[in-house]
Amino acid sequence: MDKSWSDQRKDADGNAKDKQLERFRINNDGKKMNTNQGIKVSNDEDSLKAGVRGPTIMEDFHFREKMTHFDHERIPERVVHARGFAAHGEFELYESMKEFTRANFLQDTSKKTPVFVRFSTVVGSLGSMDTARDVRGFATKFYTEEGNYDLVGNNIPVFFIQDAIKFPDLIHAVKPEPHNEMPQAASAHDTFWDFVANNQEIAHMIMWHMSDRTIPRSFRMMEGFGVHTFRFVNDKGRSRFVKFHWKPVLGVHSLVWDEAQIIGGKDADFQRRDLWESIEIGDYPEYELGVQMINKEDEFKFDFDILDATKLWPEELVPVKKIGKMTLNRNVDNVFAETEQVAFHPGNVVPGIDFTNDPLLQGRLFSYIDTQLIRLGGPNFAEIPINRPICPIHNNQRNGFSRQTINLGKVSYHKNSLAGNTPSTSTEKEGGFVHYEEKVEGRITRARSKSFDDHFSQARLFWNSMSPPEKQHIIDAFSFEVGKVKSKSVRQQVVDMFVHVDKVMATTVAENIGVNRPTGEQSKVIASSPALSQANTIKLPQTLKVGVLIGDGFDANEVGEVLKFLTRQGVRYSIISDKLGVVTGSNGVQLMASETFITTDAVLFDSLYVVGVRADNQAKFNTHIVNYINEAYRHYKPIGIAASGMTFFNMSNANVGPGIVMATGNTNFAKKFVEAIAQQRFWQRNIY
Ligand code: HDE
Repeated sequence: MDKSWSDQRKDADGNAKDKQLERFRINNDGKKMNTNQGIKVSNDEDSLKAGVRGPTIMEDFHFREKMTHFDHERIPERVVHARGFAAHGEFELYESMKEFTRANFLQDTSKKTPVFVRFSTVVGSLGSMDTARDVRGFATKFYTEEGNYDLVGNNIPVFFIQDAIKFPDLIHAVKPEPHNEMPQAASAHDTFWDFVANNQEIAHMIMWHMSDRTIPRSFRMMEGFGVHTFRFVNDKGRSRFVKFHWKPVLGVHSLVWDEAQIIGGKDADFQRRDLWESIEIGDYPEYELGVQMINKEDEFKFDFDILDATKLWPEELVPVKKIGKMTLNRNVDNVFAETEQVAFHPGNVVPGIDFTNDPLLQGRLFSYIDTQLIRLGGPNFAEIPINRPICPIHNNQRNGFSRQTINLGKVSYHKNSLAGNTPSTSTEKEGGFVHYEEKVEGRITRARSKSFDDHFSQARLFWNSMSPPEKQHIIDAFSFEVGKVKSKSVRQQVVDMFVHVDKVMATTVAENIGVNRPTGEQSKVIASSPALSQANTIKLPQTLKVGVLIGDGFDANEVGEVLKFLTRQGVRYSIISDKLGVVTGSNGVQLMASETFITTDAVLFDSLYVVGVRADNQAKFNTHIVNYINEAYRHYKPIGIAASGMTFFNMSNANVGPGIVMATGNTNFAKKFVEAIAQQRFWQRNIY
């Protein structure tokens, strides 16, 4: 492979954004070193000195430049969503949305729109663990021919607060406490739960926050939501309210909390690694874009206010129409240049997509640009390659820190005659953005609409929609999180609040966290929304990861057949043994161990295939395998057991039952094993 990385990229038939980025890629392979001023460097290891043991000399321009640049390499991390990981991809439309919106990228099914997606946790710092219990950001930048459209969403369809003015309070409460900067990337502490109990609009979101949604198995297996109510406007000026959804093709799946915490130590990069590796091997993550639409005339037909971001529109009431698919098919070249410097903004819309009076959305429209100004060092951040639109940019904006373009001519004002009044504005027909002419009326007031007052009905709807294991996880999560709160008064306030969602839930939590049983009444809502439960999600074996626990002397026929079948079904596996390298089976067949029992762990796999057999230190080998089985078993994972694996299974705490698939006497073993893998978890197991 003689071609440089950059040359290979040039050959790739990149989309419009990729071609644009190519102009900025620099490849150092095989090149001579220069200073930033272009001077060739003769020595990069010794600073310039007066005598080999003498003082360093000020005139060493190479040292000064290298050190100064290093000293300034950091930029402020995002105030929220600091830790993230991103990828490039494309969006394709299933059917024209012309009837509903004039957005150009939603008209033509033959058009592919380049996208860049950044996933994130909210609370933790840049270096925190990926598997913290937290909301995940799901921000998508569509590089459309009409300019950038950003759908800056989360993996949960509702939000903590109703009005943007409370956002700094929410974030101050959930971030590490200011006096001792603890805990990192966690909401399980006093100030957060004090905020919860004293800001009851948060109730619905907390139910989601305590559910399995905040410990996703993978960025590839979570939904995305625009959260706010936006507006579609068609070419006749007709408007509809719209909510956006991303639906992962692989379904919505989660980790187990105990497992998530262990993964945090074993592999803090678990979710970014999962995304990166999946894209590298061609398991491209896919998400369908769905829209829920409500006609303008129906704005007040619901028993919740559609402008309230703590409410969802139940899919059973307002169906989700799937309108296209996004595929993430290219990893970034450079995390700082792309993932760190990308600047999303919910205010980046294209003609045909517009805002509503949701007071949370309105506040966001201010915050994002404001934060980019400090984070990216001034007003020219839209010129950073990852942020550049793919359409031409002409306006009278000039100057500012690190301006890249050289704007020609002396005219930088509108209107003018010296440049023929250009750049000129566009009419709506020519694609000019004309804000939707919503009629507004009212007195200036600092108040909240009464229609935003019901905080518990949808919280209860969510609870009613959960399967029994999901309900148990919510109770466990409350017991963990609020159990970490030192203030007994806050613990009491929390159960007194959540009794309005469910009495049994709040009472069980109260007992677990040492406070009085709550006495309030639970919400009367009896409805449920099956779409909210992960029990009803898509279950596929594709891309799930199996750890094959194996030593010398394995049965090559049996194991070979199973591994081939796994591959055919799109299941990924790693060979794990007591040492790296060759593992030899019957007939001299060899497998290559890419991991050892100590370089990886059962928590890093969706399933285990226990083959076992021989090793130099048999006792140690046996203990490792038994530990792996015990761990996977108590995390409810499927385990496949080869004939030779029975010895290890018998030494473990695992019992015969759901999700334990044995090869002995089972002619359909591989098929049954793959079916079990697709299920991911067997909650029926009684592990305590
Ligand atoms: Fe954000 N949010 N947010 N947020 N948000 C930021 O912008 C803010 C909200 C979301 O990967 C910041 O560039 C306010 C809802 C994502 O780069 C900041 C309010 C939703 C990301 C900011 C909200 C989000 C951010 C920090 C309440 C889901 C990461 C750095 C009114 C619909 C984007 C930055 C990325 C980032 C403000 C609420 C999603 C400070 C004031 C609701 C995915 O501007």
